[in-house]
Amino acid sequence: MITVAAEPFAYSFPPGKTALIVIDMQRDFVEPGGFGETLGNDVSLLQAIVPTVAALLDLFRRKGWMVIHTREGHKPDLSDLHPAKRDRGNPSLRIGDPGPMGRILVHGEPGHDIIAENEPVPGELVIDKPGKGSFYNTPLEAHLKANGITHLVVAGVTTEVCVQTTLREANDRGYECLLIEDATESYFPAFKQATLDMIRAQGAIVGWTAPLAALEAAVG
Ligand code: TIU
Repeated sequence: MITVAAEPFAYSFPPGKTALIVIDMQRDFVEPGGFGETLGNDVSLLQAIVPTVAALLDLFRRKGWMVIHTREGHKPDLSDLHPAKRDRGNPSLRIGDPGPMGRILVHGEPGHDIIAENEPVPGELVIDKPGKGSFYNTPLEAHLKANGITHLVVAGVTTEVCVQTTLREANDRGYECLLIEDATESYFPAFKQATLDMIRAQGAIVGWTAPLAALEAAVG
């Protein structure tokens, strides 16, 4: 076991049974002209974590540990898009509409791609998900079970939406989750802070949090 100085107390993980899951580091959320911006957000806030996510990916790859990426998006015919999701709010462009990076949040469009700095390397699983959580309507749980994964190190965007939903889904399925504090970001700094606080409250009721430096120090 490797033990990380984490909050609310030390987090221990068995290296061979631990996967890194990087949530939705897609152009549609991180770059101007995508889904995040159509919702009225300042996407520049998310760019701060790109180097940290890259360093976290490097760490797992160096060690030969499992890496999984997710992408939020929908089939070109939008058959997997609930009207409740399409019609929510008042975005300047809706999911499926043409934008500067192609159709918003649609598979195969430039905006749906993972950003170049954090892109998958051959052999890494990429999970396409129609929801905010990574387990709903995806093969993620079957893949984790087939590979004996019991622990997840989590990163990506946005902290209180897809990252938190995934953490809660994973926690309910019995996975022990560590969220890397400086490898996740929100369009709303107060929501990021609140999410970190609520995840580790009540004795790690959802999971643990730690900065990347703490994980690096533990791994050596
Ligand atoms: N809007 C927002 O904060 N997030 C999302 O819609 N998706 C993800 O978090 N990936």
